[in-house]
Amino acid sequence: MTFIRRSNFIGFILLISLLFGVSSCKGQGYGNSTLGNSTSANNTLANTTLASYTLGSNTSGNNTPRVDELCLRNLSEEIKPYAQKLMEKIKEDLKEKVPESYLETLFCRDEVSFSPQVMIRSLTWREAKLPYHQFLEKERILRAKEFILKNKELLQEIEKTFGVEKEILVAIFLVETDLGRKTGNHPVFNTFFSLSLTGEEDLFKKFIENNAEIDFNNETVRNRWRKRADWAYRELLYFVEMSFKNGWDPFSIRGSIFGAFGYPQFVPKSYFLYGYDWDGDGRVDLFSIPDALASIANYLKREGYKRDANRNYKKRIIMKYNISEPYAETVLKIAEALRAPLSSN
Ligand SMILES: [Ca+2]
Repeated sequence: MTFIRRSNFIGFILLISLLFGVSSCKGQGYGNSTLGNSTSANNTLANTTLASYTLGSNTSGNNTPRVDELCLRNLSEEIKPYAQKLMEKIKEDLKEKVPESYLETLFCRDEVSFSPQVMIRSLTWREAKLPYHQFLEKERILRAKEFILKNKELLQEIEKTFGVEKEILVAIFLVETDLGRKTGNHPVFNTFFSLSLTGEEDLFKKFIENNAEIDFNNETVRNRWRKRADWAYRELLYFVEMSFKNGWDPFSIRGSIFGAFGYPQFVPKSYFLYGYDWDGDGRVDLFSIPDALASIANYLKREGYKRDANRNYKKRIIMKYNISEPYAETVLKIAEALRAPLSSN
């Protein structure tokens, strides 16, 4: 598997932990976006689920979806009908927003790739086992302190505007992507495309037949699988829409194994809801430091962050960024370390 570029195991685990951060949570809540109309995005997409669509029930009548033979060339014959059907479903759900020709071109790209491993990993993931303590190592804290010094004015302005302390913002930036060093190498489109396709039960079952870790007869497991696939489909819609609106090459946007991208590791919905164009160039670029830091601050502010609140309150808000207590605790500890004077040992 090629989803990680690093070879040593700790690096692998750390990177996974860095990358996973948002995928389960950074899309909850509602706020304003500087790009597009978030209210309309919510209303249109929030109720759309993969569960409402099954292969073989073509709602558009007798017209079997047809994709040029040159398309989907990287997919096996087994996968192609599902991918074709998925494309038709996206066309329908985005018909007011994205031209059909855009989607047809997108699905014809060589880069389209399916991996059932994304769903398998998402169902066997254990966030609590991540080695968060490593983010408190002295080398990282020193680098984060240097980052604060180097970006002092920017951070002060953002802190003043959103009411979120710069140490909290930098702590999140450190945990999510090691201050922008590791943003992930998986095409975001393929991640949500793969998760959406594995929402097809008969297809997914073929890939977990011999997997002892996934008991598909277990109701809890099945509920998680269903929720994850439906969530991924909604994120796929957001991603396609934002790629179209921004004129991005969809395959140039790369992120974590679970679809989080940019310095703050936002999922597409969070981009719509919380992305903030701090430098005023007319676009939200989560791979730029000013926009990324302001977007993190905007996220926390809109979720209710208050700088004069007590520690437990702040922890609860940070858990809205990533629904993990060890994560929130680590962010607070890093922020505390960043406020402390440099120690000599
Ligand atoms: Ca910008």
